Order: sequence, then C-alpha cells, then structure tokens
Amino acid sequence: MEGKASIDPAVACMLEYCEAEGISTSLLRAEDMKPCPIGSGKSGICCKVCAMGPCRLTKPDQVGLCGATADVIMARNLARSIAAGAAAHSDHGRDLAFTLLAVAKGETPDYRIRDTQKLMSVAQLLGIHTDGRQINQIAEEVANRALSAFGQQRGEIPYISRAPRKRQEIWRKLGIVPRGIDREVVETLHRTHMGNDQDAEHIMRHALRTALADGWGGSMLGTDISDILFGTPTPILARSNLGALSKDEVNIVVHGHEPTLSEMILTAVTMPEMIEYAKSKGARGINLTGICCTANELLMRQGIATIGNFLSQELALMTGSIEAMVVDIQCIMEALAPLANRFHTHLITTSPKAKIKGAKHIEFDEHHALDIAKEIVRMAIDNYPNRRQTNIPNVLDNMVAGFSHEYINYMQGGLFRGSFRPLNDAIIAGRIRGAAGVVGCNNARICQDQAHTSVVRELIKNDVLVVMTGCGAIACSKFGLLLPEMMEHAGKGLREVCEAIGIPPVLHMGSCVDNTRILTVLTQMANEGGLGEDIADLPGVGIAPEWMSEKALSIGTYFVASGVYTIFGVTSPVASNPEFAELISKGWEAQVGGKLEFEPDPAKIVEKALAHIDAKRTALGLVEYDPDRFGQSGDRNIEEWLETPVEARPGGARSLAEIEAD
Ligand code: NFS
Repeated sequence: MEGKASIDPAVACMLEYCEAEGISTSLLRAEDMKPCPIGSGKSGICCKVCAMGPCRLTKPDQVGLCGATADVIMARNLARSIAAGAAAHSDHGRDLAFTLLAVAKGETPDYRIRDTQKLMSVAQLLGIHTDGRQINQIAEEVANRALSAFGQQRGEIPYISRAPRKRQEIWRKLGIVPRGIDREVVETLHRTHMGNDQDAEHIMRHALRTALADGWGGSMLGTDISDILFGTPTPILARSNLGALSKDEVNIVVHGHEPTLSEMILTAVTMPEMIEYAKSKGARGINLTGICCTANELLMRQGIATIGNFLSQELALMTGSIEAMVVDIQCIMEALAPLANRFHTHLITTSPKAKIKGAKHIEFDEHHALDIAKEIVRMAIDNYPNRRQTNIPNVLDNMVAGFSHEYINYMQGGLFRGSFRPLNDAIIAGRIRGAAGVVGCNNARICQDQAHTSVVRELIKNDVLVVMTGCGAIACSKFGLLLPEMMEHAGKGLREVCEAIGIPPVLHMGSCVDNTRILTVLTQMANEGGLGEDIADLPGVGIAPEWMSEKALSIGTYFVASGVYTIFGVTSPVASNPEFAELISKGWEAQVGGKLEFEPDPAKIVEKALAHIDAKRTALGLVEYDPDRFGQSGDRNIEEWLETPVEARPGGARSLAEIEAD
C-alpha cells in the first residue's frame, strides 16, 4: 500500500511499535505482497474450477481450455463469492435458530427470551398463531419455522412477504424469489461447476437470488433471533478504540460474529466470584471488550466497548495487555495465532467450524454455555500474572450505538405514535436530502478508516442521513462521528432534524448481519408513503468504501436486488471487463432497479451517491434540494438569538435566565 496505513492514531502508535520490534502485520505485508493482477480481475481473469487450469485470460477474445469466455469466468467467480458470503451469514442465522430452539425446549438454562415483544412480532411475520399460547411454544415454532427456511425446497422463504409489495412482484416476475436459503447457495455452486451454466447474465441472475436468500433470509433471521434472545437494541453510550483496554484489569477480548458465547462471557465476567478470583491474582477486576462484529453485537445491546475493527485485531494483541482473545467465526486472521504466542495472550477458538493451528480450542456448546464461559474467563484470569510490559495507546472516543429499526420507529413519535412519517416528511421537504447506508470492512490495500470517515463526513455535510453497520460503524466510532455533537458538522436541514429528534446524524445499526435492519427501514419508508412505492424509488444509496470480504459482496448484491444503488470502494473484481461491469450496473438496474458499481475514489463515491439521490428526488417530483433553505430553527437559532443584544431582538424579548438575572 502506498501512503499512510491508517488514520487511526492508536493504530499508528502500534505500527511504530511493530516496526521497532520487527513484527509483521497485514498492514505491513500489504506493502510487500501485491495483489495478483489477474486473480483480482484487474488485468484479466483467472478460472480455477477444473484441473485443466487455472486458465488465465489476459488478452481480448482469449478463452479458457474448455472455451470459457472471460465474462462467464467472471460471473462464476463473483457468483461463488456471493454464495460464500450468503452461506457465512446464513449459517450464523441457523445457529441462532438452534439456540432459540434449545431455549424454547428448556435444554439450555443459561439463556432466556429477553424480548417477548420481538418474539411476538417475528411470530406474526412468520404466520405463527400466538393467541393463548405459552411463550415457549411460540418460540419453539418460530425456531422450527426459521430452521425450515434453510432446508426448504420449494415455494418462497417466509420473509419475502416483508418487502414492499411492488418489490415482491419484481422478484416474482424475474423468478428470483429464493425457494430455500441453502438451496440457492448449493445451486450457485452447482451452476458454476465446470461445464454447467455458461451464460454470464443467467449466472448473475441466480447470484441475485442467492444474495436475497441471505438478506431476506439467513441474515434477517439472524438479526431477529438475536434480538429475541438478547434484546432489541436501543441507544446506548459506549467507548471505542484500543484505549478501552485496561492497564490493571484482566482484559478479555471477544472477536468474530456471534453474540451467543460473548453474551455468556459477559455474564461470567460480572459474577462476583469471578471478580474476586481476578483480584486474588492481583488484577483490579475484569475488563471485557470486543473486535469486529461480536463487538458490535455486545456494544449495541450492552454498551461493551469496542477496541477496533478488522485491521486492528493484530495490533490489539501487541499491546501485551490481553489475557485472552476469544474468537468464534469469520474475519479472524490466522496471523493472530503466531502473534498471540509472542505475547502472553491465550488465543481461544470456540466454534466447531473454526479452529486455528496454534490456538487453544474450547468448544462452545449452548447447552453448557455458562460453564464454558466461566472456564474461559478463569483461564484468562490465571494468565494475568504472566502479563509483562503493556503498551496500550491512550486513544479513546465515545459513541452512541443501538439504533434498531424498532427504535428508529419509536424515536419518531413514541410507543403509540411511532412511524416513519417524520423522516419521510423531512426528505419530502428537502430538510434531509436522502439517506445512505455506509457499511463493510477495512481493507489493508487502502488507508484504514479514511474512506469510511471521509465519505460519511461529506454525506452528512450534504444533508444525507447516514446509517452504519459492521467495521464501518466502528471506524466512525473511533473519530466521534457517532455522537450527537456531530450534528455541528451536518448540513443545516439535517441538523434541524437531529436536534428535533435528539439523534446523531450518523446512526449505528449494528453488525453486518444487521444490514437487514436497513432493509426493514427502507421497506418502512417505502410503505409509509410519499416517497414512491418501492425501495428503488427512495432517494438512498448503499456504500461499502473499504470492503474486502465475500460477505460484503453478498450484502451489496442483496441491496442491489432490493432496488438500491450500491457503490463499492477499494478495488473492482470486474475492472478488466467493461461489458461485465455494465451487466451488473445498468443491466441489473433495468431488471431490479438497483445497480452494483465499483469506484475506488471516496470523493467520486460521494459525487455519484449525491447525483443518484438528486435524480431519485426529481423522479419523485420532490422539491429540489437547497442547502440554504433550512437552518432557521432549532438550537442554532436560539444560540444566535441569545447572542443578539436585547434591544436588537424583535419586541425586546428576553430569556428566562435574563429575566431572573435582573
Ligand atoms: Ni462484515 Fe463483520 Fe468487519 Fe467486514 Fe468482517 S467483521 S461481518 S465482513 S471485516 S465488516
């Protein structure tokens, strides 16, 4: 990577340490190992679906040994990535459904249903009868219905009915309604096997169906069941960055994606016997923090601090302050194992699906969750006396997280009058120009957090309300962008809305699985009225400025399939084939209303996003956006009024404080 590795001062500080100690990290390896120009799709395409290859196509009209053309190879590669991403998210959702089933059947005493209201609303969405039934019976049926959505072979997955009616019709007409979550993933692998589906457009159409099985299937079930088991998030104040590690407490870091074990570890670290045990080993207590999306899960519901996003994971270990890093699934770098061994940290893998050589493996089983969590916590405490010198950067910021779609609804009118009317009205009036979901990973090929923060700052300055998830949300949390004070940097109209409702202009909506909360928000906006009848009509965009994972590709594709213009930063896997790029951009737009584009320059991403929002405003017949039209009300006006000498105020009006001071 050329230029700065990160804008995060904590990371910069740790990189200096790495350099002094000669320790390699992904950020440093990115300088030595350049991405393969053919495998990346930049100057060609590589096919490795059979053993006659890999065939590398770099010249115009070149074909593979079997005659495969560049567009078919590109479609196969991209569709397989989308299927892998959909599989990862959905398998996560499946495990949560199994946990809910175990809770409902009374097999796991350590968990309970924390949000019965959510259980009822999910039951209703799944068409499950609730009247006069016990909570456990309803939960069991919800879990079984969710599990059957994975193995279903025919028909439609249940949450399709949650989308706006017009959207459902588009999907049905195109034949891309997922029949079953697993079925679509398997079919992608089948279609892309050697000698099978060899029409790029046809392959990519099935990729849309596979991604929909993630967004409106596995991921959406994952979010809903997490809320049922652990509570639906509401706004909560929390800390962010490596400075949240403690100098004199046992540091346990949870990393990965599932809330199941990490919630139990939280229970364990708050038990008086555990705190006493930590004290007996010379620590002041126990400090639980998180990385990546496990962090987001705990943060959104419990206010547990996040110490960083994807590219911070190795650097966190180098603080020498972590007694145990407990990982479950996804986005866990193999590099952690040798690094942990250099320090005193126990790297503990817990999922039967993810072992790392060199790490300790304590397998998680929800039936004995608290016992396993306690064993892990005890192991961390026992490790505290082995701690040597620590090197914790003194960098810390605050954030407000926890904006579930239920809360966004509630904050616009309270329990009885909650709706999306105020938000839609603010967009119709031009106070808010539009909305953007800025999501996704870090990527070691570009400066960490820079694209996320610059895109978000520009959008709010232009009166675009931003919702965030995943590592993007963590990036912004490290720079205070998720605080209500950020409304100071928002455009005048957006600022007025933030003041009136009391929210930041950038809303943290959770983990990557929780991107489905954004789908629900978009649906509610479309159903509310005044902004068309479908998600594709809304003045909104999806952006993944620093993406790297296959999960991000699946998310991007289900947003496109849902009607959203989606822009990915960093690099384009379709750069060498403009016709293919056109197929998933204008081609998809003609079919589903959303398009997928890749644009590495963050300034151009914003430009494209704003142009799209304005075009959608025009198509809806809304007033033209005018940045100076608003800003004459709210706190800013009161401040200006107070600064005006009393004689110059209309009618010589005085504030209560001024009257009392006389
Ligand atoms: Ni999303 Fe969350 Fe982060 Fe990217 Fe990985 S942690 S699921 S994939 S890197 S945002």
